[in-house]
Amino acid sequence: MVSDLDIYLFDLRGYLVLDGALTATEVDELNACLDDIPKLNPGEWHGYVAGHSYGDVTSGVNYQQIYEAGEPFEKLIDHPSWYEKVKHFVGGQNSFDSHHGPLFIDECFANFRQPGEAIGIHSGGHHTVKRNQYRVRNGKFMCGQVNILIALTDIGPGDGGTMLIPGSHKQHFPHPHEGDHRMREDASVDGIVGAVEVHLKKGDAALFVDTLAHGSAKRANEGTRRVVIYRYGPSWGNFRHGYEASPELLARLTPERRRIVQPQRLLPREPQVSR
Ligand SMILES: O=C(O)CCC(=O)C(=O)O
Repeated sequence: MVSDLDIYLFDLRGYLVLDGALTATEVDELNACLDDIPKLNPGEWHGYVAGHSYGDVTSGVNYQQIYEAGEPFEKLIDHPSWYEKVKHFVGGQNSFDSHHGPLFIDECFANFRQPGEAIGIHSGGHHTVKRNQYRVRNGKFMCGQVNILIALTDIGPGDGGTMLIPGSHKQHFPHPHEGDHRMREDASVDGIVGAVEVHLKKGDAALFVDTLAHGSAKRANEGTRRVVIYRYGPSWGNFRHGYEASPELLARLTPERRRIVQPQRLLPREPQVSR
């Protein structure tokens, strides 16, 4: 459920941290599914899971359409630890009727980040990207995109933690050092005055509006940081990268989950004849 404090902090800072969003068993099951996938490079596929990177490999490899990777990932679609909060902030309860589901996931992936990899700070309230707008009208949230980022490994100092600039979803000017962040050898919060690095235990999650200026510190430690990100928006959205849900996934999902993965079945499904 959404508390008054959730609403206050989300509006003030643009994010919430959900401690213990997943149990240790849920984390183990998700990690086991990932371990079962042979290593994918960008452009390679395993079933309906696609290897991908955001244009370069410095931010790590993504396994896109990760809700195809097994039941543990299907459970994340409407997980009770965040589902009602996300719906509230997207305003999905208002679009829910017999034709449309309450939300749509336009991208879901696991990200593997190795030593030396980071993602530069991007987004922020000064951008005019419709898809990720932060909006509240008459006490109702209407955010274009709300992300849930779940840690599958502990993320502490040196592990390449997510960096957020609290309140930047309402900023009118870019952070003056945002552009330097990607170029810096250490790429840390140091020098990005106002940014915080979010440290998470595995199973914790960060929920943030995509308008928030965000990125990650460079991973300095050995080993791999594993996170899963599901991006939720209104039910009339579309897939960010052109992937679509497989018929097998749609057939096995619960009706509630199917409505989020495919909010509307398009008509006609076959040629029609009307008198
Ligand atoms: O990888 C991270 O920690 C940040 C994720 C991010 O930049 C994004 O969701 O766009």
